[in-house]
Amino acid sequence: MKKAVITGVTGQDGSYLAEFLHEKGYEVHGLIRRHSTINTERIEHLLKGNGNKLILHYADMTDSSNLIRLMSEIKPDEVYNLAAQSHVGISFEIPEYTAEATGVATIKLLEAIRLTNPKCRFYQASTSELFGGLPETAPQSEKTPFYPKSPYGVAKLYSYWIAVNYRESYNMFCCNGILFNHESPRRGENFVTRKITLAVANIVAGKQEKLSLGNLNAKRDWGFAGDYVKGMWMMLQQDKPDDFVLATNETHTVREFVDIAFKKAGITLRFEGEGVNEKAYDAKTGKLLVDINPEFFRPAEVEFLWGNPEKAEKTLGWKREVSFDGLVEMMVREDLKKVNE
Ligand code: NAP
Ligand code: G4F
Repeated sequence: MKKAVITGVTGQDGSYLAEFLHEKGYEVHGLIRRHSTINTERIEHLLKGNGNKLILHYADMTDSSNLIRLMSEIKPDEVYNLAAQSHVGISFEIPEYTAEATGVATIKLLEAIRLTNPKCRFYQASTSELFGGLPETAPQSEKTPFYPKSPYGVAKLYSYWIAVNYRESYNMFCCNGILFNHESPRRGENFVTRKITLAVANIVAGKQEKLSLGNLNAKRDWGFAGDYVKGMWMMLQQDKPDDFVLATNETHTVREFVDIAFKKAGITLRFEGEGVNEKAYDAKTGKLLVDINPEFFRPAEVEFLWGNPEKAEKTLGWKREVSFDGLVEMMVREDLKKVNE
């Protein structure tokens, strides 16, 4: 039985990956940090009492001695490094902590592996934020130059290169998955897609008046997280380590996401105005449903992400299965259920 360690197992991707690896027959170990409240909602169904599908260990990514002990005790075949302060907007508020948890932590984990178990295969959760989203570079591929635009992106740049460096210096099996945005009903509620679908559901249920957003013009290449965790695993099953983009090869504005999400709940929007004065109304009733709050603008914005997944499709045989429309529908449907529970 192969053993895998997932850092960030309580997060969106960690929970889907733990399910996927368990189904593949792995012994799955997840690292969680201590909280004053329980935050295992996404993995509850995999925990003890439910078939013991996931073994949890306390660890904080900033604590290297703990990581060394765990790597030495577990001796995993594969490590998936998903833990990070992963919110781009918030990384401007907590830049130093983001550098530690999203950047420097990766060297702590890689050193723990190198010292105790160097044959272990390593996946680094790299990101399309590395590209900076300049329109002239789209669609972005493994060959597109990096130009991160946030403390988060800069921290991830360090992690990307240190994984490459350990591959080249020590012949370790390190892969970077350069993943474009991927979403699901388990997405954190302060990322834009989930904020929108939850607001739609709450508005329909009469529990929220309107939705306030930042930049509606930003374009993202949005896929379904369940499809992307499969690609992470595929990277570690290759004969040679390498870096791969996972994306849908489609791009949509935040405005389009909002428009479709409301439509899925039976509401047609009428957009009016521009910039901070842009608003969207229920076309039938005239009620204001969406407005702009500059509080959600970022000091620097990644305007345009559109990924080219050709290398992953050809080399790994990876392909996304859920369409953009299917993703929005799934998220709205699940949030409508959730708010009515
Ligand atoms: P997420 O939902 O925010 O999950 C992040 C995970 O990291 C959580 O389990 C969190 O634990 C853990 N974590 C944060 N700081 C930690 C620390 N100091 N020590 C230990 N654990 C810590 O993120 P996600 O969407 O699943 O993304 C997974 C990874 O892929 C992240 O590295 C993200 O940056 C990267 N990525 C995501 C996307 C995307 O679109 N989702 C795209 C490209 C790359 P708590 O639950 O305790 O907070
Ligand atoms: O949903 P977002 O916060 O995701 P963002 O910044 O693209 O980052 C996500 O994807 C990255 C991969 O490209 C990951 F590496 C990262 O960990 C994370 O998972 O914002 C998407 C867009 C941005 O342009 C943002 O400015 O939506 C815009 N936006 C507009 N209004 C908003 C809002 N974003 C948030 N979070 N909240 C708003 O109200």
